[in-house]
Amino acid sequence: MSKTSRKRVILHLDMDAFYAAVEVRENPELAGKPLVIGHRGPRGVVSTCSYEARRFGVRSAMPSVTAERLCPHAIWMPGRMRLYADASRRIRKLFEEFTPVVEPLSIDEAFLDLTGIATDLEHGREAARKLKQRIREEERLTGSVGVAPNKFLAKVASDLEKPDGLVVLALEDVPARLWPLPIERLWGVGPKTAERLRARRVRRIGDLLKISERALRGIVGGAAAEHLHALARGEDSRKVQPDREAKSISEERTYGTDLTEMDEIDRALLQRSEGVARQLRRQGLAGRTVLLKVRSGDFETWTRAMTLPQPTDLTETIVEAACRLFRERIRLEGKGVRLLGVGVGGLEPAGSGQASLFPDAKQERARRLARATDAIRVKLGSDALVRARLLQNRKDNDLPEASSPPAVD
Ligand code: TTP
Ligand code: MG
Repeated sequence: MSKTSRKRVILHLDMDAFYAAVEVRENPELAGKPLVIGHRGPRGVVSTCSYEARRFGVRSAMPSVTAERLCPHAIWMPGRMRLYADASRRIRKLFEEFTPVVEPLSIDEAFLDLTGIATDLEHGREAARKLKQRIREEERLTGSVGVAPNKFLAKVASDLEKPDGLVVLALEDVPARLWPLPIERLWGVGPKTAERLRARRVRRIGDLLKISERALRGIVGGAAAEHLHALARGEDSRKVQPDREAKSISEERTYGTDLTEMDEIDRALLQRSEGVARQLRRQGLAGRTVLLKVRSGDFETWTRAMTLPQPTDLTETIVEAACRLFRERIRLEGKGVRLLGVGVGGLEPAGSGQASLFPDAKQERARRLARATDAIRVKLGSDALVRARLLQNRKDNDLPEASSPPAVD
């Protein structure tokens, strides 16, 4: 580990039970009670819940019917995005008092790089204490903070003593505090990889270091093995990226065989739009610019953009714009499509724009359906629920990861 990386001071903040905590702030009678944010009923999903409800097993992304069974006496509220987005924006403003190098990750989460501002981790702890205090005073909310020499450890640390936690995780603490954690806590280990690792008796992060990188390569592949070993040692050199928010979220794919039929192209646009919309929702973002990238079989490339009247995180809206851009602004002149990309730019926290206050019932229904399908994917894996149109066409023409990944992790 180099000298410079040892000296970095990175802070990760994640607000506690964010939507629920904002509701409690607005109505103190809710304090200390099990509160669930989400829509009740067979198609509803839990957005989040108070820690009192978590004691009964209620969790984010859980079907509402399950939550109702686990905690029948909970109070339910549908959620008020604008309120949460406003709180989020004001909290981000507070970050400026600490450092200009801020990378927002979602509506309630951000990395702050205090390198050069805090001289060491203990100094970082002081800054974290002040930040928590400012948030408590200004917003009457609590957040949990991790302070560490890199992003990975800071994120792990913020989660260790939730709610209202403050944990400093130095490299020396890695054996005691990182190694006992389950391997799913490593970035890049999803349920499938975790299953494969567990089959080899790798259950905790520390177990990863007991097998050689070569053996690990056999389980997860070359690049991933190196990456996971480094994380398990507590090493992560990724920078805090302050301009990330300004970027777009996009997804593109190169096809093994050029696409020539319009319905094939439409389905591909739907798949890419779906991927982008899911990423937006996962990060609590919405955007008003839809971007389309097309490359023909002979490598001519077009990029086209269109501005929507209001920010969106819905597949239907994104795909509609992408299809329109394709039909109206691309002239293929008989050539096939080698690459298709869809992106959304002009990002902001979802619900912060005037129009995002669910202006009509149709959009609200689409939004609820999108959340429900997101939740089912979280529960059963991403292939469990595929829209009927996608299902029709699950042919393996896609080359996996052949093009650049989206602008975010
Ligand atoms: P999280 O930070 O994941 O959850 P949280 O802040 O409610 O609770 P914790 O104390 O564990 O951090 O997400 C932030 C907000 O994003 C959350 O308050 C509601 C929203 N959200 C959803 O709407 N759906 C989801 O599936 C998740 C995970 C979050
Ligand atoms: Mg949170």
